[in-house]
Amino acid sequence: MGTSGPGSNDLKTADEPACITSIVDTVAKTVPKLRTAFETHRSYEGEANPSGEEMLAADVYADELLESRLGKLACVGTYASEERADPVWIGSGLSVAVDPLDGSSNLSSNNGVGTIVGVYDGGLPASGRDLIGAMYVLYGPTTTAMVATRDGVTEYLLTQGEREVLTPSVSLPETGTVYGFGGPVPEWSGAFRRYSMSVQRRLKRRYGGALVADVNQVLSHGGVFAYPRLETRPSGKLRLQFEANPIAFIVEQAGGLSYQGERSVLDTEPERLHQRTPLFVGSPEPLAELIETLGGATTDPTVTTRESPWD
Ligand code: AFP
Repeated sequence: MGTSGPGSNDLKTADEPACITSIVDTVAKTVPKLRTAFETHRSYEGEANPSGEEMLAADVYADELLESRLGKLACVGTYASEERADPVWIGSGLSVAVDPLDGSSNLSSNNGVGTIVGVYDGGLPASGRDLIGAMYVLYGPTTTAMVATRDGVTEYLLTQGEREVLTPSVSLPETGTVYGFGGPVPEWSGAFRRYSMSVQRRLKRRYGGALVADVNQVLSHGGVFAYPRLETRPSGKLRLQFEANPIAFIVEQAGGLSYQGERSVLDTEPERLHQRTPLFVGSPEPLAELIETLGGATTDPTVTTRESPWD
């Protein structure tokens, strides 16, 4: 770091924890307005985001609100989000990569949605190893935040913009009790289908279609979440910078493992801001079995690599 221009970070290492605290506080203070928008901004915008998905007014509102608030923090140098094509360069400082409203299609069925924030010490796209912090907010019956730094993971209850510690040191059990797997089963690889059959014999299925809500089940009860690559999505569905890296960082800091088919998600080479990746995260035991079962799965003959309509 230290160069001027996009991606520069003149923050002293000692200032980084303070920056994460101010990012977490800013997001917490923004939550009441975001919650209100779930009621007032429910229509579709008629435009697609850079990943080709239709945006709700609430997606756009959440993005603009978070950009304006996080962008005012002196320690934030770059703001990027799933909803805009390019990062906004503010000055020198850390880079924040945000999924403003994760699982927004769940608003119509009144199911869980979230907000994800990754804090990278580097220009975007960055490696997951450049993350110095990550958080998500889960808008469920109560609003909670899971915050990870290189020192561990803390869960907070958010009430009227304030946060109160719920779980001081979140730690994944060795095995756990739940699993949630995304994507149509016929499009999974043979190896992943075999793994799924094995997991179903001992864990309970929990899948709601919002990454934050599904991963929060795994962090609460232990187990495994997966969104594998599909026949029509050979790169997977989830976005590396905005979803997979921050979630993998939180899970690994809680004592779990992450995997993308070849290595830890955090070791994925970043190529594009909106690049997608398969994502597997969870407790050590089910992840170890997954890694063993999927070993060499990149050459699995049941998965074609035809052009994806989404990439
Ligand atoms: P939306 O924001 O379009 O609802 O997508 C949510 C998401 O990116 C992620 O939060 C979920 O884990 C995943 O997609 C759900 O995908 P499926 O709809 O294919 O289950």
